[in-house]
Amino acid sequence: MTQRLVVDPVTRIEGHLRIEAQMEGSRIVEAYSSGTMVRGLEIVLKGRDPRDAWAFAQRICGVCTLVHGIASVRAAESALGIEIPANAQLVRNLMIAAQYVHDHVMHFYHLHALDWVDVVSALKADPAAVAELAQSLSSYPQASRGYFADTQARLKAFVESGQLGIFAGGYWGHPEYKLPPEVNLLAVAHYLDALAWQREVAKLHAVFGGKNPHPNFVVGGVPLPIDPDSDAALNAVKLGQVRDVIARMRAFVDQAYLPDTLAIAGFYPEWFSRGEGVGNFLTYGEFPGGLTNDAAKFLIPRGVILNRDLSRIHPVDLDVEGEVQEFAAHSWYAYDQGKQIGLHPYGGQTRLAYDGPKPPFDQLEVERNYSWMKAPRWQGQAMEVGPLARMLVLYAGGHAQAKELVDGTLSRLNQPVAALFSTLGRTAARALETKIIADAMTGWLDQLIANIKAGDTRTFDDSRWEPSTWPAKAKGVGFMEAPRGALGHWMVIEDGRIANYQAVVPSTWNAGPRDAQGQSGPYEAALKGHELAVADQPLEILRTIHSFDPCIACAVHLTGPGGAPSLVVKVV
Ligand code: NFE
Ligand code: MG
Repeated sequence: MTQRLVVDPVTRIEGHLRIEAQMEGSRIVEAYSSGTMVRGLEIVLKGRDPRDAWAFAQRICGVCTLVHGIASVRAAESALGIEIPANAQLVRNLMIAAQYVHDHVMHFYHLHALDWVDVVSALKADPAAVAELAQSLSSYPQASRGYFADTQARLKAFVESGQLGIFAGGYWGHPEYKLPPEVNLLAVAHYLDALAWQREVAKLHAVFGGKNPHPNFVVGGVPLPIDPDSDAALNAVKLGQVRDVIARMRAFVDQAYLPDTLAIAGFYPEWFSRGEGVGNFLTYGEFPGGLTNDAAKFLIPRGVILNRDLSRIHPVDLDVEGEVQEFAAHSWYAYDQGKQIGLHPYGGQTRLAYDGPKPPFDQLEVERNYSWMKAPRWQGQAMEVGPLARMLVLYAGGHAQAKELVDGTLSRLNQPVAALFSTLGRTAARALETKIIADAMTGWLDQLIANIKAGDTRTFDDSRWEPSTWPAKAKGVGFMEAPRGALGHWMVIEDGRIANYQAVVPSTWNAGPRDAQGQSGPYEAALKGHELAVADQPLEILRTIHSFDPCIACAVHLTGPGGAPSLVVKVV
């Protein structure tokens, strides 16, 4: 008998995601991913000054808070031929890296860990045994029996009050939770610590960009004066604060995030062979190595891996028509040329055309249109983007630290390279890239300080600031690697104003629906074949979907009227 399982909204993500799974018994035979609200920031951006676009675009999301600002200023710089000063490049690298570390730690503990960690089971842990375990795993400073006993007492107060608060609504006691109580308590303790840690490390954005979330940028550099003699500028005191934040980031990654990820993963070996996506991976590249935007000099390379073949990285061109395209064949959008074609983002269109059933409805019309997300494709193929894609291009490209981390992790967990393509492979890749990027931050800070000491305080190129210096027509692509994956903003400028603007976003790549060929997106492909242990508690769906770290606000750039969501898990 076939049945449709509906999870709407998926919680512990950003934005509004609906998953429908076609079940045969306890097995998912087809899955459908739907973004359920729309905003249309691409429409909002039309007609505006290209120098202002970043401030609007950045509001696409409150989680990857700076990435749309960066992609937008880079789009304008690409269109207008601006090369930003070295100090601006380094400050941007540090800000982007800080976003990764903050975002990935937050994802692991606050959005994903509870798919593996049973909070209620932590009440049964022996605090002395947890202390012993914690001390065997790392040198994290808070590892005493008293610390874990206190955490357990806080948790007990939550549970006894009948209000689990931030832990409400979990599938506690589900048979697929496999961790011993001690590991559960360790993870819950670090979950709570990570909340306070986030607040501290967000200060890096405030030093360089005035505030967090949504720090400030400027087309041509960073809006940040450097003056060792001024309290109002970047000076030695503020650089010292940045060094302190980087130290806190690196310590938490090394002492909590990485060891916790490995400790938890070790109890779930079967999840290293479940949740494979489409098997194709795309990166745009990130972290320019100096003055130049030459992708060949990026820390994370640009490229495509096809069919899980790590022996070859295919080149990617963001300006060429047939490479990146968005399809709307199963999305609630219309294209002037009809539903079957794909559009390169320079000529992309955002025309809303909802023709689905009137909400609330029981089930999506999956043979017709079923999402506010489009379906991005590279040379016609679905691509997974994000930490796993990046670790794969680093690994396949022979990056020494990536190789050491990946090989060391696999051997420790007794898993083959193919394990990377799974649900837990994705989760492990995120932790490993966080280590690489957090470590790299120290080098960028040292370079910035060396530049300043050598007398270079330039942070802004104003040669193209005045619209009178611009050509009548220009176009450019601003790309980056956002925490969730490859992000591109394509900007077309005519007579000093934005004529077209298209953002093709990581979660759109991963969470998008089927295309004109009927090919599934990565979420849809990854869910296929999952067996659910408990029919109305789809923990397995959450594990795999969360491994991608969804952000649907980014994916559809959006919000709509009404519709206060309540969790629906139902079988229809
Ligand atoms: Ni809103 Fe985002 C990131 C972007 S989306 S979180 O990272 O772009 O996938
Ligand atoms: Mg878009």
